[in-house]
Amino acid sequence: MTRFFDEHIKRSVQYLGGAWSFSKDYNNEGESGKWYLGLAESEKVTVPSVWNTEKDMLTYEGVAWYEKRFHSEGGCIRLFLGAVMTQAKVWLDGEYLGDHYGGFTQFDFIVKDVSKGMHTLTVRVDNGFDAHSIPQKQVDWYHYGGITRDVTVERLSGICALYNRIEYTLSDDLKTADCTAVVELFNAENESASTFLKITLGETEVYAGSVSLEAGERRELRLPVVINDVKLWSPEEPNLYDIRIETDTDDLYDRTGFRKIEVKDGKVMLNGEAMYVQGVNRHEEHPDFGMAFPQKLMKKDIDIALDMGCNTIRGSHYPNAPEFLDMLDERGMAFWSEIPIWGVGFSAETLGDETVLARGLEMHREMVRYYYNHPSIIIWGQHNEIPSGSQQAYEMSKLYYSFLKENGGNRIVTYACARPFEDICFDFCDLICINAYYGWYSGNISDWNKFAERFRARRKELGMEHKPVIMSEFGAAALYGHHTFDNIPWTEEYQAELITHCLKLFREDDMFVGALIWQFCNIRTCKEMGLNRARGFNNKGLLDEYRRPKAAYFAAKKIFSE
Ligand code: ADA
Repeated sequence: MTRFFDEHIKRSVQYLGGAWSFSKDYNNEGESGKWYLGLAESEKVTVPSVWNTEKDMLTYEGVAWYEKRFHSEGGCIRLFLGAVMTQAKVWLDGEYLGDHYGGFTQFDFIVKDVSKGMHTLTVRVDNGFDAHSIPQKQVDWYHYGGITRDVTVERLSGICALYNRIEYTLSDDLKTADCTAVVELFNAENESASTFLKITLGETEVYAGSVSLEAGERRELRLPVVINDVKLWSPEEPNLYDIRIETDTDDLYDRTGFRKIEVKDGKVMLNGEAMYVQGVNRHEEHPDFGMAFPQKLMKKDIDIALDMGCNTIRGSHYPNAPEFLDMLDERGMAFWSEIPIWGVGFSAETLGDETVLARGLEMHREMVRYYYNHPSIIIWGQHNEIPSGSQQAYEMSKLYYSFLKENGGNRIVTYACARPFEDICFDFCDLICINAYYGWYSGNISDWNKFAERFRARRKELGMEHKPVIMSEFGAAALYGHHTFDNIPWTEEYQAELITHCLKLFREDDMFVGALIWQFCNIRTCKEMGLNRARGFNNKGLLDEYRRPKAAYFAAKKIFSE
């Protein structure tokens, strides 16, 4: 996996970046035509990438095939794919390995007894939609297709560490962390094997001793360890603890941080102190790269968000790249991570569909499994703007909420609600998050004050006054460089005025404990979003798509830094 630090020193990792063979499969005939045995006609593309930024491919939706030849020293290998949008089927040397659904999480295949020499990896990628797709076809971002994150081949030998997670509870004085190190071992050999295993968390030894595994065995260890004099993770001091797992032949390095996040007395408390959640919604997208977002730009986006005075980024609307989360961990920026259930496209009936429910649960499972150790993730988001007045939404929220509370570690669990006056799911969130667009899709800027009063009354009527509110989305579109003498929609001035009005209102009202502006920068969107999306973009960015600041950026910065 690509991280912002080295995950392995002993294990050999080969990056399959650069030139791959590529074939469009317009008629979806590749599988029956056995293209996995070799692509007859192909062109060269770069991986990772999306195809919808290539000439003549801008709007291509459907199936395409990728093929890569690589050399292996042989033995047991792990083929790792960081993300494929949206559906992948994978073959090695013409042998089918399996598939993966969902465009924003990693997956892998372990293959034993690979011969020394050249091999061919083939990936069939499908970015089409069906009745059970997550997201559905109507979604406010572009339907990119491609292999969007790194592909690697790891060589596994002896007993290997495949996975780790540090579960912990902090003592009341936050000085002691009672931890369980969950470590998954795998014996890559064809016979039983033993190794010396050493695990440390920061400077503390978790385990040092020998272990034996049967041929091909996979075993999960749960090892208790106590960390004293904990150096907490916080925005001001983002302290991290190294996790080191070493066997005779293999290793795995990771990091975590200790912090306590809770909703208490109507406030969000981080390490026992009230935190006002302020920041932006950000898509991991750029017009030149789509969602194959370069690491260099991740850093730049964080620099900009910090300059603006943000303490939180909502990763709207899907799990972001692991190395972006590594950077947030290091720089003390909090994060809201969610899965791409983007409501407007989902009818109540679709939410109740068993495949949709199961796919969503699996996406949550993957997100929690791979992102568990990031201290920056303080919020898990279940879904965004679903028809939350429906029984189907109630059942979905109940299921996802209990999954995330039981398995997600110390995090606030919530969802972004666009129907605050009809919602029947508020039982399934630790705090209420509302998306609203007064002064843009309806009404005018002063309607925000009426909304705040109306929702206060509604919250009381529901008996939910103990749940504070974060405004998880609000904003207005502005075309970069568009100014007039009159302060009208689509100008930079109008956007700045609306953002200023909202930020001040939310700050002065103690029902609100945070505000996340829609959105960090403009993004390309799909034609299903209609003509309200000038240039085919969602233009509500504080920056344009090339990260050039609009007036609203400076307006938000002024308030955020007060
Ligand atoms: C919604 C949605 C966003 C975006 C926004 C808008 O709240 O969650 O993804 O589409 O509206 O710009 O209208």
